[in-house]
Amino acid sequence: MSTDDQLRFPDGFLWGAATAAYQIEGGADAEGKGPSIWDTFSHTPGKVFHGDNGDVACDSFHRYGEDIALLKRLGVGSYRLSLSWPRIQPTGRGEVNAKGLDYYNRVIDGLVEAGIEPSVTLYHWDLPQALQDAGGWANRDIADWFGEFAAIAGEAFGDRVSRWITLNEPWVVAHVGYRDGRHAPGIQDPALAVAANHHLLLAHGNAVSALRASSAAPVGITLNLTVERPVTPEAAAHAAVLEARQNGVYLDPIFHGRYPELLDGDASFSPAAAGHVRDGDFEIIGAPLDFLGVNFYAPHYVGMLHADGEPRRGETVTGPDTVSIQPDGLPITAMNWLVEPGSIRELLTRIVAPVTGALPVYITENGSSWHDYVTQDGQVNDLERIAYLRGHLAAVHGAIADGVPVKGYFAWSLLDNFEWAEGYAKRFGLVYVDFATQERLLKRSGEVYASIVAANALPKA
Ligand code: PNW
Repeated sequence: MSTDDQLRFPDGFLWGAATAAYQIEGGADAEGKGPSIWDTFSHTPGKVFHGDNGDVACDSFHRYGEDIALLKRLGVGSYRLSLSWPRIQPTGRGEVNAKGLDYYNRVIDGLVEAGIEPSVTLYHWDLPQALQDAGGWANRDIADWFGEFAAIAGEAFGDRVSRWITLNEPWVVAHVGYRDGRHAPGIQDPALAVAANHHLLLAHGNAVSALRASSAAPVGITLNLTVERPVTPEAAAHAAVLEARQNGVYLDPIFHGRYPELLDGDASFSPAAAGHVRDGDFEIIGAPLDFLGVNFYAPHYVGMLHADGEPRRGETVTGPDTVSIQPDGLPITAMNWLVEPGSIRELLTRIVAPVTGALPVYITENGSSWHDYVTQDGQVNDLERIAYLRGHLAAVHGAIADGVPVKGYFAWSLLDNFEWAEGYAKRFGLVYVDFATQERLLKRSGEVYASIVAANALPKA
């Protein structure tokens, strides 16, 4: 697979770039779209940095043609985009907005015409506000509502979509949306978070069945899995609990038909302990998949609080006797996330492969945010992003060499975009967006990615 001067990826390895509807589309109330929880949340003072919102974002609702041209410039084989549920069903139930379907038909047809496979996520966080008003993911009925939406999407686009992803990062939906409240709907209630965890999985299972009925395309789910590295032997048990709370509560039900034993009795983290599991649920949740999507950005280091109760430099207290740690010497992105490429290989070999076995795995997001700027001669020389990209691709290559069936890699993101609670302050794109003019400019990392894609290989130097 390798020659001396480059790391070659397997033939047919799928290269892609990813975005999400609310982060790029704008057109917040265009052509019959209903409001989503992110419209509500971003317009609530104090929720998003700088008071930013996704009303216009990258204006991809109008400029999707430019986005497709950029994808062609990158030479990618696939584009991962998401559907705005309230653009298609303004109140989340019943009535379908034909103009919303038209928009995605234009995008999907444009991609197919350009020879780029559409990889479509059904849900990337922009829940119809009307469904939130009915309890959102904390209401078990949402499993049926989501199944209905999946059926509509499958009927409408199933002939041209190359792969389906039911949910993006259900952990973030439940934990960040309902437990710590930093994301829409901004709720802080562990009981609702643990309910959301279970209902997200039921909704996923219903969506798998609905998509199977209308589309031959492969179906998977995208999880953001965590790598928790204990810095002392005493911290190992704590790291295992953290991994169970984020990874196990999704991987175990989907692939093993149960919630993690490690969380038995913990009603604030285990949906089983909280009494949400009914007969037949695990049959729905465990519907066979064609692949697992994995999003990964950074590992976490965990340790025990010193006996004096005082956090040391780089330590943040996370519990009565635990800390999270930013080790000295590792680079840190604009998001304050660590850069440690070996962690994605550890994730794939230690956490993913033992659960998924021969099932294909796609990295559906990986990337980094930096303080990009345009130079006087009109370039973005984002050397840190290039180093991050190269390091992580080399580590993914290593995981493939270890035998993990990684079939593709989607860079997050095609474009600088609305970075949720961080607004437009955090840029993840391979393409720089001037939000005042909507001008798009390929960064140096975009040029590097294009050459990696063209070679299906990573030059070593
Ligand atoms: C993922 N956290 O988000 C999402 O799938 C993308 O939409 C997002 O732009 C990207 O990663 C970069 O952030 C996350 O707070 C956002 O733990 C926040 C968290 C995790 C993932």
